[in-house]
Amino acid sequence: MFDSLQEKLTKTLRNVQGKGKLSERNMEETLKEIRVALLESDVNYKVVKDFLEKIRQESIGHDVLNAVEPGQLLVKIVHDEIINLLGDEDNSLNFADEGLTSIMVVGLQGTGKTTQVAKLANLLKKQGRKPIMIAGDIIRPAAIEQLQTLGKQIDTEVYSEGTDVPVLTQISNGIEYAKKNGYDTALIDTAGRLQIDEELMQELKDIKDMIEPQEILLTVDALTGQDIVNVANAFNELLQVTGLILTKFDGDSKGGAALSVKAVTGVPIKFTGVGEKISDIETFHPERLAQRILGMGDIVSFVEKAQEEMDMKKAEETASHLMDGKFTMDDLLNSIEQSRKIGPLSSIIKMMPGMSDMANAINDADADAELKRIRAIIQSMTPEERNDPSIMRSSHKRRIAKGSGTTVDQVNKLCNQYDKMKKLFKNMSSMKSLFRM
Ligand SMILES: Nc1nc2c(ncn2[C@@H]2O[C@H](COP(=O)(O)OP(=O)(O)OP(=O)(O)O)[C@@H](O)[C@H]2O)c(=O)[nH]1
Ligand SMILES: [Mg+2]
Repeated sequence: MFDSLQEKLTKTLRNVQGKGKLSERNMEETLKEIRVALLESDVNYKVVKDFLEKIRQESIGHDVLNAVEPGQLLVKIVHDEIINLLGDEDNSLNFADEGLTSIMVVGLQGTGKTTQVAKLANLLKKQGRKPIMIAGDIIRPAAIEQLQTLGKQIDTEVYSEGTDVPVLTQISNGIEYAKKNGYDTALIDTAGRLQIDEELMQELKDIKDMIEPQEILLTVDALTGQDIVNVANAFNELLQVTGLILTKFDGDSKGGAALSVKAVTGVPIKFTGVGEKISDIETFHPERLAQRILGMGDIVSFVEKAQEEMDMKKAEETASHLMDGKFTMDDLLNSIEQSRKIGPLSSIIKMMPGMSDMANAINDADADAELKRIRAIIQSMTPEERNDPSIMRSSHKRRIAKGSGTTVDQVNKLCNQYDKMKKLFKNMSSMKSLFRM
């Protein structure tokens, strides 16, 4: 998996390294090559489009660090965007605060539901939980037997009433049984179909409504190719899936479709199935996968270090400016960018004097957009204007709005906020001089 994607990305990125300068032209060429590599690996075309757009924006927005070559910086940007694509949020399982946690595993036929139910039960056991598996695929006797065989292998009880009792009744009884017998987690295996069909979806929906599970995990088979995205969307729309299990990750598919599922559905990837054995399941780590796809860990950590050093320098500069009662637009941008790394933008901005209006205007989903806007406005100013925005006339502001793709209103708003902060820092530094030893 990912062999050819990795090979192509690595080759493309190696090409731009050592070029010294990243010109607009070789940047375009590189982006084109990345695009081809992603598309050929079956990454969804919309995902590719967004991915490249983000890389382009990040590359333009980034200060070039003295210590690193632009090509190396690009490696880091691509690496970070792959992590973004895969989702870097919390992907652990939700458990009920008390009582029984129920986890439904759903998916198309043959995608690995039954196998993952057993793998999960085994994993949870190792974590000290007490799981039971409930057979919710009762149409074929073989399906129940398969689960029972797996249950024996991992010494875990399977609840089933055979093929004659309606599935909803069985699951309801199974949940009661689990509660009575001191189990803390019920894993429910469900039936699959070759394609999305109404009857199956209704059955799954009925089960969901009845047991209100803490987790609905969708198994998606990495070998499926592009269609995987549509299937995942259909399941998610009806069931509000809480996590994905990418199965057959050990196979030799191109992998790109699997990479797209998180980006398209917004559902986090929680596990990967990496083989047929019970122990072949892994908690999903976006960084590790990004490393595997890009295989340039050395460069990534090198750039990270250089960025940290640069950040330190900037922070020191800003601090010393503040202490001297000087405060420029560059300082404003620096301080927002520094603090952005600490937590959600709105909460940080709220802490900044005079900025609470702005914080209210931001919901954190828009926070990145807001930061980008501020950055674009400040970067469209001349160095003189950044040092002293009071020299700006209306015509300057019109130029800046145009250059940054914003409005004169937005430029004015930023200037007002800047003025408030500057005033406050001035007061602070004069207070400080009172105490100076
Ligand atoms: N290589 C590999 N094979 C897997 C993985 N997970 C499941 N399989 C295999 O895929 C096949 C189907 O798995 P099942 O667990 O029966 O799939 P299912 O979704 O329950 O299938 P139905 O109940 O028929 O809908 C079996 O042969 C499994 O051994 C995996 O992560 N890697
Ligand atoms: Mg099954």
